[in-house]
Amino acid sequence: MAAPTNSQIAAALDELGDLYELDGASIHRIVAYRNGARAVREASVSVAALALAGSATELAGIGTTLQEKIVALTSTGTIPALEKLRGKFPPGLVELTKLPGLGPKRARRLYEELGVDSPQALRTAATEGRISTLKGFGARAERALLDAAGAYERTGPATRLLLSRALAAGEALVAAIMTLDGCEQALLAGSARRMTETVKDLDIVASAGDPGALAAAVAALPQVQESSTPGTHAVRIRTHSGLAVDVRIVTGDRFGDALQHLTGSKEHNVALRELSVRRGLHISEYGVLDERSGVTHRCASEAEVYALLGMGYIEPELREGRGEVEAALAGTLPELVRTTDLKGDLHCHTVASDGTASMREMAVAAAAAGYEYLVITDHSASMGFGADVCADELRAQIERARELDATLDGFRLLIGSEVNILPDGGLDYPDELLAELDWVVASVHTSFRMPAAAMTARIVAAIEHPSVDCIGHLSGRKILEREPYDFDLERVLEAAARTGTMLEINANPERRDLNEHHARAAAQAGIPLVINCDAHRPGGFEVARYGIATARRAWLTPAQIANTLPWPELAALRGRRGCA
Ligand code: DGT
Ligand code: CA
Ligand code: CA
Ligand code: ZN
Repeated sequence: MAAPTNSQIAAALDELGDLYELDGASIHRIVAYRNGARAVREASVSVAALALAGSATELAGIGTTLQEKIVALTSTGTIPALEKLRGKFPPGLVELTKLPGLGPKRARRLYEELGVDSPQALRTAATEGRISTLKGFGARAERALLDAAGAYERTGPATRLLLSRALAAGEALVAAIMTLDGCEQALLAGSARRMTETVKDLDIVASAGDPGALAAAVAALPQVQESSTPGTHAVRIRTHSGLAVDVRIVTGDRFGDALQHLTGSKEHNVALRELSVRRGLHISEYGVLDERSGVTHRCASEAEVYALLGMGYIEPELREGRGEVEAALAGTLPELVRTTDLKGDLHCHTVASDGTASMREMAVAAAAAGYEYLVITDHSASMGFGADVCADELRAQIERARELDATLDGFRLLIGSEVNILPDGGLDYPDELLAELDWVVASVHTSFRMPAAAMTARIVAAIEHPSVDCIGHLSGRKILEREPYDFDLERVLEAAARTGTMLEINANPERRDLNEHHARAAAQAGIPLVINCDAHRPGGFEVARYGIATARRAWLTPAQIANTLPWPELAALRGRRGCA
């Protein structure tokens, strides 16, 4: 049996947390499972393998109990406690706990006192007026639950949205709010500001002299399909695109407090709060209260909030409770890489494979995006995808690229390939041809379902090939769509570090691969990373911001990203030159 992936283990631990909560277990136990799930999801090595070796307990958040459960899942495919709890409750009850307004305690009462065991049953009971007969529920709660159950049946469980989809709508909405009468400033907050891979909803913070009036104006925007009754400081809206948006509006003197709080993350805010308590300060969305003097300091900017707590400004992408508060206090936060630091892109496609434009059009677009160089890397031939580049075509493409480059003033067009890594670890072109290229990205595009050991050997073989400069989208995942394939990250990093092979952060917002955890581990191993757009059309260079976001969330500096260098310096870093 294949070992469970980290995300499968994390899902099982999360489900255990949910079921224990429904079962009325102690909060410590519930939190332990949730923290464990998070630690597993973020681990950069196979937690199943660690657990089998008895060393998963070295991960913060995994104790011996959780390790035993992971071993059971790995060796038998399931966890006895999970099976037992699943048998104890109807499956619809877990769904019920996820409805807004219904935690596990209240869901369980509905089940025990009214036999309500699913969102459908809840809707029936609410329509018949049975919910309001329960102590502590009332007519208002019944109406809200009726709406929530209806929404659940229409759109399914609360789903997360890819950041790029949410940002497109969110940035337009912020711009629209900025044009409203009385609006002084408006910014995205929450996970979108931290540039997480997916978001549950959007959060916007605005300031105005009369917040209530601005809330009413926001609710009346043409983008808004439905909204809560605007309050004096907030309104929750749903856009026509189906996006839920929390809009908070404060007076300008408190903008920094509100923005800091609503940017989160929750974990970051908890870390800040713990630190402030030790200093006799209480931080909340309303300001920083000095417990001794009883004075609440209001902050117009976030920088003031952090300064009051004795530290420098922390970039939103770092605010995840991963040691950034301690680093800010010690003054050791990294100087994060920016989009404008990128000098070139090393992975793109033209009509020769699955792109839409010519080499010249892609070069012009890259120059317009601010790059100094671009490597054309069309797909290699082997797998019968259709319009890919056979060896003779690649030879002709090399000639054409050289001619084209000579005509481009102040821009360097280079020629390479995105070569398939075949299941046996071989590459798609003869070695002499690969050696002629300026740059070779090697990627896995087929046979994803190999056992981890074979997949690891396959990737390591490509890394060890003297002409391979970089591995493309290492894990193969598609966010919200396809799990990464199974492989041993540690062995891959070891091989890359040993051979000087670079690893790509593919900036496509559906990929973001390396993910932020793997990117951080790779950089710590001393491996140069590159951020590539993998553009398939001239507009494709717009996604650089997502690769940069992943790099920033991985704490990376420009010095750790090789394509912040001019081409000649990057060329000198290529591993095969060192090996030759
Ligand atoms: P999301 O929406 O799941 O993608 O992630 P966020 O981080 O946007 O979460 P959201 O929308 O629930 O809340 C926005 C921010 O509000 C969050 O990042 C921090 C703050 N916040 C929300 N709930 C809590 C809480 O219970 N405690 C603390 N300290 N902060 C919270
Ligand atoms: Ca949010
Ligand atoms: Ca929210
Ligand atoms: Zn590609």
